[in-house]
Amino acid sequence: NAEASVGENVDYKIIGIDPGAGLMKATANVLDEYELDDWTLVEGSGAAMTAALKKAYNKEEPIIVTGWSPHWKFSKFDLKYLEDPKGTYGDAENIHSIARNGLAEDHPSAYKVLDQFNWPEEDMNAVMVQITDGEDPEKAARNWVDENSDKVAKWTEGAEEVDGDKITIGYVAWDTEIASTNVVAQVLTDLGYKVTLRQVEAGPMWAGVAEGSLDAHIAGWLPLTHADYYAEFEGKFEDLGANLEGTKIGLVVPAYMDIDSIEDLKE
Ligand code: PBE
Repeated sequence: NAEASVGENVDYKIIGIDPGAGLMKATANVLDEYELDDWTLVEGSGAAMTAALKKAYNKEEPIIVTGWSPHWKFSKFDLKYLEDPKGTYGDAENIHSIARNGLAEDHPSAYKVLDQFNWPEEDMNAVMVQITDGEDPEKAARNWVDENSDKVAKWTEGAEEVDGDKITIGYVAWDTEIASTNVVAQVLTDLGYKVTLRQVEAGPMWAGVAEGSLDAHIAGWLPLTHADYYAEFEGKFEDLGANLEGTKIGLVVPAYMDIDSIEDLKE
């Protein structure tokens, strides 16, 4: 409806993801700071969000989702971030690898790989797009590892092979983390590890590494998105630094929508 406000057109709903995501907390702050009191942030999951986006997009209907980059949705749909003049979502961030204390002593080869693992957005995107197109995540990761042995060799440099040592890596079912975690699992498997991937929520992922029930995760969005988790468990994990640089979070809409800024949601 062209006469109606954007709020009326989307029923004052922003399609969110899993409640533990830093993006949800950041979006709650955005609603607060921009005084969007009539708006509701709908909880769901990453998969439910992309399904809703796809459905609206195919009918050219208005929709506002919580989004992040890198993400395959930008290769499949013509989308834009709403400007954030107050800067509530923060600047570009990095994804960090986080190990449990003691991993370096217990599993030096795995530790070395996690420490050396680092890739650009294009590589992560290549894996994500394969998965979106229907490839099994494990197979998509396998394909990428097989086709990029030169890059993988840099991550495994100096890491000795092992004989079936067990490693458990936690991850949340965000498309970015499904891709990265499966790739690292393939690399560790090739080194001789028996790798278990454990899908959890964001809080339990950070807590699991802090308590030692998980050996690592490679899903620490920092400094802002996971700032609360980082502060809560600081000292109980080892931050191995960035594995991907230049991420972004925010409100994302189809390019055909006639709004450009979070401020436009007030009208
Ligand atoms: N994300 C993707 C996560 C981190 C990875 C932006 C949805 C979040 O905690 O918000």
